[in-house]
Amino acid sequence: MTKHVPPVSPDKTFRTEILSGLTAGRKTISSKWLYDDVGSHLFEAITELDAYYPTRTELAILEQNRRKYARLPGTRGAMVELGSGSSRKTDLLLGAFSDLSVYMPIDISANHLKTAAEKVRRAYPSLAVIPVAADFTQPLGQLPLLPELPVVVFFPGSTIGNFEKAEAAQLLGNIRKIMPESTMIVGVDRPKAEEVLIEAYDDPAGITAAFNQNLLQRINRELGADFDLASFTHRAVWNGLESRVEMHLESLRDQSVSVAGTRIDFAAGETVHTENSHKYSEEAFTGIANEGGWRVLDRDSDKDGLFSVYTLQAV
Ligand code: AVJ
Repeated sequence: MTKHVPPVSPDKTFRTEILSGLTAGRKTISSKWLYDDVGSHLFEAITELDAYYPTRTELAILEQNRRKYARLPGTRGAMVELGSGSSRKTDLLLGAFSDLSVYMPIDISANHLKTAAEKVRRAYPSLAVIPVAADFTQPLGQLPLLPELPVVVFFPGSTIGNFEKAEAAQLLGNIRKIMPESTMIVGVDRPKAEEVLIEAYDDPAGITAAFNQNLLQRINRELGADFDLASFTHRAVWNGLESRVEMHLESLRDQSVSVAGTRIDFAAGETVHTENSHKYSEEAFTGIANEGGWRVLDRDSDKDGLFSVYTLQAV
């Protein structure tokens, strides 16, 4: 008789992961914790910035190719979106997929998910909208309703780039396991000039800095910590070896912080690594997709080659 293990409440997971990240040799916190309500709103503001080219570039590619995407088999069944993302991209595809019957957004930020789902319900009353509050970085159990329907997975924004390469292949493998016949439309940012990338992740208006530093405010709010925000600064670094932009929070002096009753020491110059944004060439991403059990059917890019949208087939 399998023992029922009550699910670990999100805040317990938050506490555990923050403490293990801040007591590790190289202090690191998963970027998924950037997205509380404040963080999700700051990210929306980032997508409006001139410096942050991925959102508008991906939107233009989706706009240009949406009729082609509408011919994918899954568009007559269910669209599963990883992340409740920005409704502009979702709206663009839902508008083109007129035979769709189910829209299922999956996101860790429950409130953001609820708002996005209500917006889609109002705009598409005949569509069954089934939001799933879950951490899609973890293997997802069987999703409701899907077994009977053809599925197209929508994974925009180059969020696939926030995972380590092996994790990205693993994530694609997990998705394929629960949606074996599906196709996927996935946004992937590409390598480019370092100064363009740094500007996009350390914008002059300081919105990305606020997005990053909100993590310390969140830890203060939710774990009763005493981070002195003014003693930490935002850093965006291009790591050419790993082909990724890294976000860090750098300690400006030697200091100690109490987090959930645990004392954490920081040396001047020491950083907390808070996000990776991998930038993939066609060859690199094709390798990851194949490793996850997907075949590349198609690739659409903007004329300047800044960003690509891949169409994948589960094999
Ligand atoms: C949409 C999550 C992929 O990594 O580019 C934006 C998040 N981080 N500015 C990205 C983000 C800093 C974004 N993702």
